Amino acid sequence: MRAAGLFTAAWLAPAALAGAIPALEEPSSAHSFDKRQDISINALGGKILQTDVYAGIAGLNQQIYQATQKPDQWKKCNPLNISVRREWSTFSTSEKNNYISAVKCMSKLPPKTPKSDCPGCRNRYDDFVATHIKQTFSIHNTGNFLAWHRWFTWAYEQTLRNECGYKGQHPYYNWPRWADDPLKSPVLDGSATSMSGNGVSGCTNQTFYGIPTNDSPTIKVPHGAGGGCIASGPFKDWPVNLGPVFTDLTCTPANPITDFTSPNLGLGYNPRCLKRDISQYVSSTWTNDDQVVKLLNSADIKTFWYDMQGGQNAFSNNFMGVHTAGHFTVGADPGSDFFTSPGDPYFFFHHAQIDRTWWTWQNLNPSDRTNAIYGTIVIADPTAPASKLTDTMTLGYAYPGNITVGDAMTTMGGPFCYTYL
Ligand SMILES: *[C@@H]1O[C@H](CO)[C@@H](O)[C@H](O)[C@H]1NC(C)=O
Ligand SMILES: *[C@@H]1O[C@H](CO)[C@@H](O)[C@H](O)[C@H]1NC(C)=O
Ligand SMILES: *[C@@H]1O[C@H](CO)[C@@H](O)[C@H](O)[C@H]1NC(C)=O
Ligand SMILES: [Cu+2]
Repeated sequence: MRAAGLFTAAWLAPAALAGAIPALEEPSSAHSFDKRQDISINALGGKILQTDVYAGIAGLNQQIYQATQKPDQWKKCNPLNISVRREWSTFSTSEKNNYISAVKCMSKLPPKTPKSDCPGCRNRYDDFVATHIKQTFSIHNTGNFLAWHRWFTWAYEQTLRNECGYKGQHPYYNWPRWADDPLKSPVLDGSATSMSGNGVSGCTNQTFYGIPTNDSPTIKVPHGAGGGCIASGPFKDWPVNLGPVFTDLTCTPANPITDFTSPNLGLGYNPRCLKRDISQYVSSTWTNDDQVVKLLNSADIKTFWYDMQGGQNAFSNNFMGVHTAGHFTVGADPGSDFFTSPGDPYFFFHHAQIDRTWWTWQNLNPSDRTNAIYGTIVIADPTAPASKLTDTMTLGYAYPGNITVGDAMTTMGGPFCYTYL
């Protein structure tokens, strides 16, 4: 088998994967892995992240597994035409500008969701926020959590490409690389090629509620330097129209629709600025390399699933887990509201990294883990029916066509054909 031969030669170093997978869209992609190594050496005093080494091994494993075990999928998706997702810090200035323009374009296009289903939706981006708000209880702390968010992030990427002229792949934000100081990351440094940086000093506290059954925060997050509106960078005029549903209302106006039994909960029109309170405390405590290595060393999907989402004791023992910590790295409004968090475009950088982390864990042992699933169909309810690979998922008006959980268990099957560097 030709491709298997290709990869045996690449076993020695994960970096060789960069040469094995040709980039389709952007010639500069071919050099991205090397560039990232430079960044890690500069930013981390020569330290190569263990989690990135794991990702490199996972990438090779997946190709070998697909080539040898999934010949039909391999015909449709292989190194000759796979898409490669990269860290934002490896994007060229023009790649960054193209991505930023496409995201802004989403906020200028009309929504597809009818007014009756989302009175507050004003643009195409809001369709994605509304879909996430409507399904919050059936896509978090559930068996479909990882699969649904993989599909959601991919659908957003496709929409940037199909409706807003974006030619590249979705970037991710590699938490452990910037855990010591997220404001130094090119995603959040506030420069003209960032996703804007911190909010101005403001009153929004990093209120942590965990899951809705927690009445009071179980983890105290100290106030950072922000908390107010984003006043500079490309997203200073970013419109936030929906929510909040579940956040500190002291500094954020309540949504017109607050009835928890309404299908349009949080979907009333509530225009306001985007606020952030970037938290070095959160990122350095729960998203550093050691934390992610520990997560990736999970022996089974149950352990991985719990550890990623705050542990078996639901955020007790002062443990946040990378999922919530990645959200609270930006926090504020709507970033800290687990219904409305996609209203901050940083959401998709974080969830691409959640997906990369799951992809890494899966492909450290693809034959055992590709279809491993744990959890039920209702948020934090172990007595509800278990999620199944045959369960259907929908993205409402954000993206057409339903798929099953099983379709989203691999990044090289179902509608997907991508990998991570
Ligand atoms: C990759 O190439 C194969 C064979 O030409 C084709 O059938 C498939 O649709 C392609 N996949 C993608 C994602 O471009
Ligand atoms: C934010 O938290 C601090 C410390 O816990 C508290 O003193 C302050 O009143 C809070 N601010 C708001 C607006 O709730
Ligand atoms: C997709 O799933 C949703 C919810 O289960 C359902 O209402 C809708 O009719 C489905 N759409 C299609 C095209 O099957
Ligand atoms: Cu979510």
